[in-house]
Amino acid sequence: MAAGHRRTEEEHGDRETGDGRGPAQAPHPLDPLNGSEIRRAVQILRQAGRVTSQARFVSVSLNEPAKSQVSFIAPAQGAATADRASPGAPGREAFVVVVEPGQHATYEAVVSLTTSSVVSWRLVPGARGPVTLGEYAECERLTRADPQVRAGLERRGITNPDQVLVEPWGIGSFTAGEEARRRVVWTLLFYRERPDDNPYAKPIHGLHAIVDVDDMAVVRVEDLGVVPLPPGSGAYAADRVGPLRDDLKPLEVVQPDGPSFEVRGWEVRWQRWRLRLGFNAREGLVLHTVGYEDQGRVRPVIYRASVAELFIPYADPRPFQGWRNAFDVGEYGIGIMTDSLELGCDCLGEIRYLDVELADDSGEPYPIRQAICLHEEDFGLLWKHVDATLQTSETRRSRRLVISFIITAGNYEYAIYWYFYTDGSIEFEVKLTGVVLTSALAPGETSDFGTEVAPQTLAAHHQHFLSIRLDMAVDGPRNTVYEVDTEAVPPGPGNPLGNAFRPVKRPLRRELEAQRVIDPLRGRYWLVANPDRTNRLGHQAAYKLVPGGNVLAFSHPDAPVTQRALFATRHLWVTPYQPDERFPAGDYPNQHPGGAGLPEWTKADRPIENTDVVVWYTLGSHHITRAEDWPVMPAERIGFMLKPAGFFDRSPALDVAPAPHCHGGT
Ligand SMILES: [Cu+2]
Repeated sequence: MAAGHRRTEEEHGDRETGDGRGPAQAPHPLDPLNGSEIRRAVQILRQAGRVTSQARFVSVSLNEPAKSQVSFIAPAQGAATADRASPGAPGREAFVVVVEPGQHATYEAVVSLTTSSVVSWRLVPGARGPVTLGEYAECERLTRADPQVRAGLERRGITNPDQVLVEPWGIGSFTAGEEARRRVVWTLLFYRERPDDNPYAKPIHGLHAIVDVDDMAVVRVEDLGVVPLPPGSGAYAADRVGPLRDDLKPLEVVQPDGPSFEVRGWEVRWQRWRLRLGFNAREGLVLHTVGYEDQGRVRPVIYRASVAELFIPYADPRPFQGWRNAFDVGEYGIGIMTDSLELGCDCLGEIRYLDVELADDSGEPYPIRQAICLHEEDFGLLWKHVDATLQTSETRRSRRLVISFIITAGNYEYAIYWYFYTDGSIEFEVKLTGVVLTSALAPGETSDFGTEVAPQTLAAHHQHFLSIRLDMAVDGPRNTVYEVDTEAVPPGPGNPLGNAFRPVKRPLRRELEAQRVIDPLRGRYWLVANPDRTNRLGHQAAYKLVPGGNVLAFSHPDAPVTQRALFATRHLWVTPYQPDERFPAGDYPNQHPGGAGLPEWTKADRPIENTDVVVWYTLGSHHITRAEDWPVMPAERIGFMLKPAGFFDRSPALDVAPAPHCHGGT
């Protein structure tokens, strides 16, 4: 099967340059920076004398233009693409985050590529920049080479430190005294007995290094005592797991006429959907200007959508194990963690890939080839009705456009999907897979805070919280968010049989009353409506956010980890759009004690009615680990839907044609 998939990709997979524009073609204002733009931005900063030779570049990404400079009304099918090098087009700017390790300082710069100048340069007071890719690698090398770490490894019978995997983790607010003033990480260690073993099968218990990543020095090493390495190998590769099953017959996805979508540069058109893609080091894939073409005009739905944080708290309270939590967007960057899909067989059928370019520590651009995957999927039944009297049947199949990227965050994979449907719906889904994080148990030791997934191997219970930032623009820039619950009507004169129930809709008028949680037993959903637009029936044009499975954090409200991730204490937040309000746990969560981002901004309790609103949805995956999650976890899925509700006059999916082999009637 694997070989078959690969063949499909080679034959049909046609890689876009990601840049997709000829030399003469100016970029669209929302196109991510390409390699030469990244290089130039860094050059301009260097020439202006702003950075030292030790500077480490955290990110060099597009400084997105003001909304007023972006035309959201994309042209209809066949018309020329707007915004390309038009005279009033905004200049290209780079947003650069730099760590100066010698100064223990983090700087932000805006660099104009149009005028080759530094537009702004500022020290971010108190910020500890995220851990860069180079620092991550250097921290691993340094820890392996440290004499105290080596002595600790030897006490555990490990004499080949090269086969030790070192994972630097954000230390949060678990620092005191002098350490609290430094930019530090702490490490988890794992061991591959054979070079092709799964390292998470042999967690090296109780041995941790605290590393100053500015000075690149091991600050201290803690050894809590030896717990034997668990006996297993955790192998999962095909050549390690014994005979593979051979009873699945080929299932091919064939699209003889190619895909139904079109990719031009970073613009995507599929069915009536029109959108643009972006990408940056911190958030990975970004959707821009998502609109739906309806009777010849493109109606806006979302101005911008991205995963703005990904937070994982763990349940195990033991020393150091209680430190385990991660802010993958803010402490590292999920764009940086994005996999090249060249390595795998992750999508089926007619695939288009987009390459992206990011900056390394020295500011040099490097590509992630095939970082974004676009393909279509048959999605079963869209709608059907049998007229029993006429003995006729009308059936339509559902098709969806899938835009995805996959990150590897140490042990874990997150495959992130945006689905666009032919009935005007949008779905967000994340598939969680990879290897669960482990620690060792002494023989006979048990724990309430995880599941023993292999002998002496504990996979701690944990949660994953994604904050999805949805800068909504339903049928225009000004929207109101309503909470809709369903209530049972008390029996009485208006409800003599007691069967009555009805939706109750109330506007969320200010930020503090818009901090909400799901309530499945009330059928709760949230409507993002344009109060100035109605359909033919008089309904406000709206999209509704329909939660799927969800959960809240179980850490104590006062716990340091909760304080750093207050966004995860609510499922819904609504804020008035502010260009600099981008990240729910603040701009620099690394070593931040908490309170930044959503909890800080919303203290002002700003009005949010009939204004340009940003909806923040917290999506929680609750992971009570299972034996079956080991040694590699079958994907767990979680997500939510955005569905039109009063946006159209009737089902927008009536004109979907029946599948060719499918004859309506009889
Ligand atoms: Cu999990």
